[in-house]
Amino acid sequence: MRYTAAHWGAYTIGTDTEDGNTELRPVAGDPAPSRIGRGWMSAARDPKSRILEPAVRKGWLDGDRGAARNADSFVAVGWDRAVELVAGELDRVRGAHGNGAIFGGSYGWASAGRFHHAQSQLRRLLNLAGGCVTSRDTYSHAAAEVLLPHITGMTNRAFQDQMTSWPLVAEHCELLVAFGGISERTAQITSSGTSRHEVTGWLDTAARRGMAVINVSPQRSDMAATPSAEWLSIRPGTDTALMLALCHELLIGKLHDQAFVDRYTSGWDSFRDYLLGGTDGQPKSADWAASLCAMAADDIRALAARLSQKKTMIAVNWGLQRAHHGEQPLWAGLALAAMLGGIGRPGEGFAFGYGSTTPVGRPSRLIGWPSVLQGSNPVSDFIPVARIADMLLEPGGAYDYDGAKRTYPDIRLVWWAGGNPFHHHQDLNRLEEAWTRPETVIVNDHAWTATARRADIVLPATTALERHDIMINRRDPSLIYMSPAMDPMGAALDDHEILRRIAARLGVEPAFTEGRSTKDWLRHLWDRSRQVAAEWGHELPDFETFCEVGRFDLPDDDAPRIQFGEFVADPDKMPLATDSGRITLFNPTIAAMKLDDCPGHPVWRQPAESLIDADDDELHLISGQPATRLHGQLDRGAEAQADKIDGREPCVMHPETAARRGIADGDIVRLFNGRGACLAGARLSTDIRRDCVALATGAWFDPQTIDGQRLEVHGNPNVLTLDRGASGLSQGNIAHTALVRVEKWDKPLPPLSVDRLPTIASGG
Ligand SMILES: Nc1nc2c(c(=O)[nH]1)N[C@H]1C(S)=C(S)[C@@H](COP(=O)(O)OP(=O)(O)OC[C@H]3O[C@@H](n4cnc5c(=O)[nH]c(N)nc54)[C@H](O)[C@@H]3O)O[C@H]1N2
Ligand SMILES: Nc1nc2c(c(=O)[nH]1)N[C@H]1C(S)=C(S)[C@@H](COP(=O)(O)OP(=O)(O)OC[C@H]3O[C@@H](n4cnc5c(=O)[nH]c(N)nc54)[C@H](O)[C@@H]3O)O[C@H]1N2
Ligand SMILES: [Mo]
Repeated sequence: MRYTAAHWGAYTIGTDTEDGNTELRPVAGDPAPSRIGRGWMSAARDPKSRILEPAVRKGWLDGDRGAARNADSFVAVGWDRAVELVAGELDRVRGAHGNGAIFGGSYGWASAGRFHHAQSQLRRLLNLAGGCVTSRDTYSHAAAEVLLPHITGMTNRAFQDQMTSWPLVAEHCELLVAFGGISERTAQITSSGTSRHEVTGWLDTAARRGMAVINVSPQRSDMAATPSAEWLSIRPGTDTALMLALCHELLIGKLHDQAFVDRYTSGWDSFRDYLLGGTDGQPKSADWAASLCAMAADDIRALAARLSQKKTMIAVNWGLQRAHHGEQPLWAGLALAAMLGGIGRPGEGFAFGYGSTTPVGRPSRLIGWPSVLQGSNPVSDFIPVARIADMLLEPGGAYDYDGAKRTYPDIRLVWWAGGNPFHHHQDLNRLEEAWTRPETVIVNDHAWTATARRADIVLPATTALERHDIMINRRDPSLIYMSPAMDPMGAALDDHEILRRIAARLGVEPAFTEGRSTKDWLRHLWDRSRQVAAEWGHELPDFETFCEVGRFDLPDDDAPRIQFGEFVADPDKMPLATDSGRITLFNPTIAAMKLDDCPGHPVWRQPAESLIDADDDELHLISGQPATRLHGQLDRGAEAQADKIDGREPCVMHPETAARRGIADGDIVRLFNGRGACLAGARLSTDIRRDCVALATGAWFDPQTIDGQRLEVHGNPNVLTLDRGASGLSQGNIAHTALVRVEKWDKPLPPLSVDRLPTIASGG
C-alpha cells in the first residue's frame, strides 16, 4: 500500500478512482479524519499559486536593497543562477558583517515527514556555513515555554509529555472546566503527522459517563463536540480575574485544600495576601471579578462551591496565553487547581492544551526517534520568536527576556524555509515596514505566499505529496513510509536538494550530505529507528519491507500518565526542579526580575486592549486557528475556498451585533482599528458573545490601496493584531488581544490579487 502523511492526518494514495485521478483516503483506524485533508490535493496542484521556477525580484537585481520588496515583479532564473546568487550573497554577507548578520530562525510549521523538514535542513546548512541568529520558543505557547520551568520545574515539552492521559479524564473526572474550550477544530492537528484523531472520542466517553463540562469561553462553539457542555461566557482576556476570584472565594469559604497547599506549594502567604487585598488594597472577590469578566458575582461564587465538591480538572487551552500578560491565566489556573487539591490524582488537577492539538494527553510512548541532525550553531545570538519586526526595525535596541537584558542584532540577510511570517506575525503593516530593512531575503516554499512574494530570491520546493519521506513522531503510534502522490510541479526540488546544491557552492557538501543520497538518508533514518524500537522491545522490518508495506503501528503506553503524579506521591523524594522543589505560587526568581507586567505571583493586569474600557462600538477580535486548513497552508485548496464568502474569509458575529450595524448574513464587512483594516464575509451565529468577532487566521495576506487607503481585501486578521510581547518575561505573541470596529462594506468588492501569480518575466 502507498501512503502519505501531513500534520492533519495520514492517508493512503488511491489511484483506482473512476475518473483516474489520485485520491487521498484517511488511513484505516482514524476515528475522526480531519476535514483539512480534503483540500490538500487541490492546493498542491493549484497552478495559480505554485512556484514553478526559481525567481529573483527585479528590484533586488537592480540593487534596490529591499525598498520595493512589498510590491515588485520577478525574473525567472534557472537553478544554476539561483544557486549561484544565494551562495554568493551568503558569502558576501558573512564576509562583510559576520554570520551574526544572518537570520535563519525560519519559524513555521513546514510539513510532516522526518527527513524533508525544511527548517532542519536549512539550519544544518547554515550551521555548516558558520551559523546564524535563530529564534527561541514558538508562536503557539511562548508564554508557557518561559513560565513553566520557573513555576513547575518542567519545560513546556516535559509538561506536555506528562499531561494527565485522556483515558483517566474519561474515567475519573467529574467536572471539567475548560478555559477556552476543547475544540475539535484545533484537535485536527499533530505536528509531524497523525494517524488518529481521538479527542472527541474521549470527550464523548467522559460525557456519557456523566462528567459535567463547563466551557469558559467567549464562544460556545469552542466546545461544539460536547453538546451537554454548559457555556460560561467570559469577556476575552479576563480569565485571570475569574480564576483569582475563584481562589478568593475558596479561601474565604474555607473550601480549599490547605493541606495540599502546605505540602506541595511554596509562596502561599504572598499569594494569599494578594488574594485578600493585602498587597494592593483590593480583595480579588467575586464582586471584584464580576465587572471585569462581565459575569454575575453569584455565578462565580456558585462555581467556586461546585469546584470544591467535585473531582475537578482545570483545563486551560493554549490560546489563553497568546495574549497580553498571557503568563497569568496559566499560573492562576495552576494555583486554582492547587487550592482544589486534585493535582496528582487521576483525571483531576490541571491541564494545559487539551484539544489545542491532537496529541496533548494521549498516552503515547514518547519514543525518541532519530532525526536529521542540525549540527551546532557557532552563533549563539537569538531572539524570542515573535520579536522579528522589532529586531529588523531596531538593531541594537534593548529588550527584556526571561530575566536577561538583551539587544537586537543587526540583520542583513533573512532566510525562511517552511514558515510564513506574513501569516504568523502580528500587525502585518508594521512587519511590511520592517521587511524593507534587510539587504536580502531568501525564501524556500512551494507556494506564492505573501512571504514568497516579499522575497528577493525565491526557491521552489516540493510539497510532501511529491517526495519520499518517513512519518515518525513520538506522539503517534504509526510509522508511515510516505510515497509520492504526484510528480513535482514545474522545476520544484526538495529542500534537501536545493540546499545540497548551495552547500556544494559553499564547499560544504560532503559535510551536508555525509555522502548520502535522499534514499540513503531515508534508509539511514529507518535503520536507526529500528535500533531505537529494539531498545523499546519492538522489532521493525527492514527498509525494503517498510517501503512496500508502508505502515507499522506500535502499541501505546498502557500506563496512563498523571501530571505531577510522582511528585505528589512523594514530594521529598521527587521534588520539582523549582527554587523550592514545590509548585511555586510565589517565585523569587521571577520576582527578582522586577517586571511590572509579570511579578512574582499570579496577578491581574488589564490587557493593553480590553472590552473593560472599550468604546461602545468596539468589539474584541478573536483570531484563532482556521477550521478548514493549517494556518495559511491549503488556503488555496478546495476545503478552505468552499468556506469563503465571495472569496473572503468568514468572520463570525452575533446576529444582534450585526443588526446594530446593518449587517446581514453573507454581507461583506470591513474590520478596522488604528493599525489596519481588512474585509471579511459576515457569518452570523448565537454561539459567540455580542461584544466579540471571530476571524480565523490564514487567509493569504492581500493588502491593496483602495481609494487612497490601505486595505487588506481577503480577511487576514493580522493587520489588526498588536505586535508586542506578552510580558518582559516571555515576549510571546499576543494575537488574542485586540479591539476592532466592524462596518458594512458598501463599495465595490476589490478583486483578490493572491489568486493570481505575481508578474514573472522570463530568462534572467
Ligand atoms: N492572529 C493570529 N496569528 C497567529 C496565531 C493566532 O492564533 N492568531 N497563531 C500563531 C501560531 S500558534 C502559529 S504556530 C503560527 C503558524 O505560522 P506558520 O507556521 O508560519 O504558518 P504556515 O502557514 O503553516 O506556514 C508554513 C509554510 O511552510 C510552507 N511549506 C510547507 N511544506 C514545506 C516544505 O516542505 N518546504 C518548504 N520550503 N516550505 C514548506 C507552507 O507552504 C507555508 O507557507 O501562526 C501564528 N499566528
Ligand atoms: N484546524 C486547525 N487546527 C489547528 C491549527 C490550525 O491552523 N488549524 N493550528 C495548530 C496550532 S499551531 C496551535 S498552536 C493550536 C492552537 O490551539 P488554541 O490556542 O487552543 O486555538 P485558538 O483557536 O487560538 O483558540 C481557541 C479558542 O480560545 C478562545 N479564546 C480566545 N481568547 C480567549 C480568552 O481570553 N479567554 C477564553 N476563555 N477563551 C479565549 C477562542 O474562542 C478560541 O476559539 O491549534 C492547532 N490546531
Ligand atoms: Mo501554533
